[in-house]
Amino acid sequence: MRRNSPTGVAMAIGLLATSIMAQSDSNPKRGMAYIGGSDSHDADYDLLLSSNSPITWYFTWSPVAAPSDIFPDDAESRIEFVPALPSTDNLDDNIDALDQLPSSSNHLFTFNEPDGSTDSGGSDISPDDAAKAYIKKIVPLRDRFQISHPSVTGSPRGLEWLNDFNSSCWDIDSEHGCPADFVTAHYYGAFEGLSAWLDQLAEWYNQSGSGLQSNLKIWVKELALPQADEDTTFAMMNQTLPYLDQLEYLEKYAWFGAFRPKEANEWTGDGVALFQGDGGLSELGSYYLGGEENGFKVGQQGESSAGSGETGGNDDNDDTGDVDDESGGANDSTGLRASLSALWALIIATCFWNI
Ligand SMILES: *[C@@H]1O[C@H](CO)[C@@H](O)[C@H](O)[C@H]1NC(C)=O
Ligand SMILES: *[C@@H]1O[C@H](CO)[C@@H](O)[C@H](O)[C@H]1NC(C)=O
Ligand SMILES: *[C@@H]1O[C@H](CO)[C@@H](O)[C@H](O)[C@H]1NC(C)=O
Ligand SMILES: CC(=O)N[C@H]1CO[C@H](CO)[C@@H](O)[C@@H]1O
Repeated sequence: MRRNSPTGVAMAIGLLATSIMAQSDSNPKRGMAYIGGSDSHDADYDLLLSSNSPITWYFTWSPVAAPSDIFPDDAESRIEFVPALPSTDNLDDNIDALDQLPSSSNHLFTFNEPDGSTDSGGSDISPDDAAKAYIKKIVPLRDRFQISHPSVTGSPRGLEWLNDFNSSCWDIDSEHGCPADFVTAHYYGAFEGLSAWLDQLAEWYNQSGSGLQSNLKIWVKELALPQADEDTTFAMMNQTLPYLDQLEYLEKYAWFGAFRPKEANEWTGDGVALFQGDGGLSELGSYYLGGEENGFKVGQQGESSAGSGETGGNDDNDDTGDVDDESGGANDSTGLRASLSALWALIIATCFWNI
């Protein structure tokens, strides 16, 4: 209904929009916010992480990667895992855990919403404590990773926290402050608010003495419109992603969550869901993956849901990752061959029937 194009002009505009969309879909900024746990569904990752999907990176809010068995075919080696050190709690253990990661992981997120309370998923760290831990324990990791400054909330408090953090950084190390290689942003709200927040961050980080060691590079690693219905949320996504795709200093972004409605975050509400209740792609989900041009239709389900129901990774019996992946591929073409011969048999039978 929303795509009716009653006139030729509207159709031409539609075609133009489609070709612009196609262009941005080849733009590999999109990522996946992996929440996991017992509520997650393997079938959904079959779609999100398939080779047609534009998703090139993901994160877990921790230094530990997602379980290998959620990845179809060669996705685990194609899609960069970006580890995070969410808090000053367990910081040493979390830093040790980084040793387990493959060399393809070369970006690192640091404290998660330090200006936010732990009740709302923040890490509630004073700017001074954060600066101390950052300089002592995180800066040395720049040998291995591109590191980001802490990810503040997209609120006025976020910018205040950054200002205080910056002062503490220079108090502690008057020569280097708190160096960072890139910047992260979180934003929950409408497009206008998001673009204004990015402008504010851009202006702040473009000042000398922000700690940023290169040209501005922002990753919007949490992004959604909370508490809105699906149509309103779709309109926001449809306006926001093309903007982020063309914004030069905007390196990567991730929609908040890879949810079905039932499991959606309570605070955001289920309007953010990329999937429908039965695991079919929602309109949002289909759009996020690049739509029908990439082969993602609304309602389409991932392969792991076919036949076996929702048994998580169990139906894979995935003890031997690579070997199993190959046999998975072989199965697909066997299935195709089987259905081709069934079709052939049907045609033959029909011929005889007609005689
Ligand atoms: C910040 O600098 C980048 C280049 O590094 C530029 O593209 C951007 O427009 C600047 N933004 C502001 C608000 O100064
Ligand atoms: C960070 O603090 C230093 C030292 O006080 C100051 O010179 C610099 O302007 C501050 N940076 C920003 C982006 O406010
Ligand atoms: C999505 O974006 C296209 C192109 O800008 C526009 O024509 C269309 O109306 C938008 N759809 C919604 C639901 O906002
Ligand atoms: C759809 C799919 O995964 N097809 C694969 C089936 O197996 C062959 C051979 O292993 C692959 O080349 C296909 O890509």
